[in-house]
Amino acid sequence: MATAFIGFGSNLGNRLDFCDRAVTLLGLLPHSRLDAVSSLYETEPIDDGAAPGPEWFLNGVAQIETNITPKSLLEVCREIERALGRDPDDRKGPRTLDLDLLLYDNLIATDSTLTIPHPRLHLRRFVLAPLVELDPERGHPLLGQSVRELLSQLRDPSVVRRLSPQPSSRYGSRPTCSAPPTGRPQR
Ligand code: PH2
Ligand code: MG
Ligand code: MG
Repeated sequence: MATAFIGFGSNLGNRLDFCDRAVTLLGLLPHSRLDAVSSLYETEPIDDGAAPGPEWFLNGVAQIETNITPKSLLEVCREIERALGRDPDDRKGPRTLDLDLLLYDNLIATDSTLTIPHPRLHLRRFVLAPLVELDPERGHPLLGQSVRELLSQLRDPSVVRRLSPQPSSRYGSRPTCSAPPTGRPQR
């Protein structure tokens, strides 16, 4: 089994509902186990040339153990985006749901369809903050630093607020604000 981290984000419509539904669908994947879900973060939109619109995002990260290959996992992510109303022809505008494959074990892959680690992972507070919550010592396969180190050196000035109290405990795997993250779901 490989450990994959998938970032999710929504800045259109009922953002909380889209994030909830995305996580629920990720939890139903075959040959996989949803291991942990970060807190939700309300995050200032970063304009990285993608013109994401003025609305703030809800962002978070899910950690899954899986036997699905990276390419298939990417296709599954696209399917979930489509199922939740993402316009496939407007990939850059505001979105009901964006899923990004951030890390897949220590895999390094660069081709026309898939780039792992995600090329902007180390530059984005809205990705690093939830990743650190789940697995602070997780190393970046290319940079050789842990996500905790990357977050502590980060210059990204954009605002990222951890939502508190947690709006949903449906997954049973989000750490509460009073308890340290366990990274393990309660079963
Ligand atoms: N995604 C982008 C561009 N900008 N900003 C925030 N805060 N959150 C995102 O998920 C995001 C973004 C492109 O996918
Ligand atoms: Mg994205
Ligand atoms: Mg994306």
